[in-house]
Amino acid sequence: MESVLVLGGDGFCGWPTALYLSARGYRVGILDNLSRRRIDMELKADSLTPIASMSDRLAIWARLGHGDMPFFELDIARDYDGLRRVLREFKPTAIVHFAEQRSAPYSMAGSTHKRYTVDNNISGTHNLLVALVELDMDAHIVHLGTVGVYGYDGSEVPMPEGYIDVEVIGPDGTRYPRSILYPTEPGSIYHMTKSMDQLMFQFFAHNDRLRITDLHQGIVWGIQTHETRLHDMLINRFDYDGDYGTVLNRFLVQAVMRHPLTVHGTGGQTRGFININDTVRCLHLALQNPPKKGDRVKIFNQVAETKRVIDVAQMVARHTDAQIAFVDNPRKEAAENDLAVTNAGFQGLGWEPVLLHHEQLRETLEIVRRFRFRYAPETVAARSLWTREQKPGVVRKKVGNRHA
Ligand code: NAD
Ligand code: USQ
Repeated sequence: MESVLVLGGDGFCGWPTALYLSARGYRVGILDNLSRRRIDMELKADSLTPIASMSDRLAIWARLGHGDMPFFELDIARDYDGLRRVLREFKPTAIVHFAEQRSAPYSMAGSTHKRYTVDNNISGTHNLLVALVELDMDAHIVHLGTVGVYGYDGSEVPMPEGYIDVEVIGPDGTRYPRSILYPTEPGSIYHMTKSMDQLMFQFFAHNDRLRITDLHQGIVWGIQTHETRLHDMLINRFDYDGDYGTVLNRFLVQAVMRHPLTVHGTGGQTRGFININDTVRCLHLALQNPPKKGDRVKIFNQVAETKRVIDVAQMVARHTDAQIAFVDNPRKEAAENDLAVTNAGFQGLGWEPVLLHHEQLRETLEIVRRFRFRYAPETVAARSLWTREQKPGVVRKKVGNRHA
């Protein structure tokens, strides 16, 4: 039986992934240092949905007949010996690596946050790679990267899956073909760590023949999956605060709470999106299609579609009667960009992505209404400024849904 260790399995993507794999007969172990729950306390923000403790989550899952999932509370960036012990004890045949600090605004909040994000993400990934080599383990690593490593330079050429074919021209005019990692252009310290992860993967796949798949995922929207719906205590976390709330999920909470939808700048930023149910399906496909020993890192774009922020806001506004507020952009990013991303890899494996449509938002809106009493308005504002030139979210213009 395949044994999968899910690093970061208490998080928004990790928890539903662990359940999805467990429900399909994988022997699943969860490793997490619960840092995300501690950051909630630091930010005085919390998931809108009340998430149960890990022990309660696992007890319910076992009571539903799915067997035991061992939980290892451990920091992969700081406790290398502990990580080795878990790997030796659990003996995973595959490892899904979600365990990083994943908020771009949090990573830009100040020097402490920048250093924490780099130390945590880079050391964690490096420790994992070194441990597999030291223990001579051939577990397939599936890592969650981000579309943001490609940057948003406005190119209309679809982003290839990780690699680009180029020619280096020698001094005598000879052309040398090369296939290289797509040049990165990270837009935050967080995105920079994902760019650095790529280089570590390239080195360890080449030098130590580790089998690695890197998934360049877009912004995840939605809350629940089939498995997290099975019991209230299995509910997934749902962030809407200025640091961890991602744009569509934030807009849905704002719409229900009659807070104007906070569009940064003109909303001309185009980004990749994917539903949480597709996150878990793609993870499963990646596990079922590992690279061979000695192969270069396999890279898939885990993106269903691209959308402009303003189009996402307008869809939510039309559906909910919300207002849109255009606020000064706290981030240093292109005001407008085109973005096309190929997802041929997963489509070739039979993936049929869920596309964003207002019908798809119904369940999320219902859950937001159900837990509206947990809403904390003071956590909504985006507080992190990318540079000293950025200004904190002054509202420039508000429009009602009819003009949206
Ligand atoms: P999350 O913050 O909800 O989950 C990450 C989990 O990892 C948390 O439970 C945290 O406690 C744990 N963790 C962090 N550092 C750790 C460490 N050193 N040791 C052990 N555990 C640690 O984030 P998420 O939204 O589930 O994202 C998971 C992964 O997917 C991240 O790597 C993120 O970069 C990537 N991703 C997320 C999105 C998105 O929209 N949520 C989009 C693209 C990529
Ligand atoms: N934005 C708004 N209003 C808001 C919040 C965000 O206009 O209230 C804008 C941002 O300025 C940005 C875009 O929406 O242009 C996306 O912001 P986001 O917070 O939804 O997403 P991002 O910071 O890019 O990060 C998220 C996840 C990260 C993941 C990334 C995928 O937190 O872990 O890697 O999405 S991607 O964007 O494809 O790089």
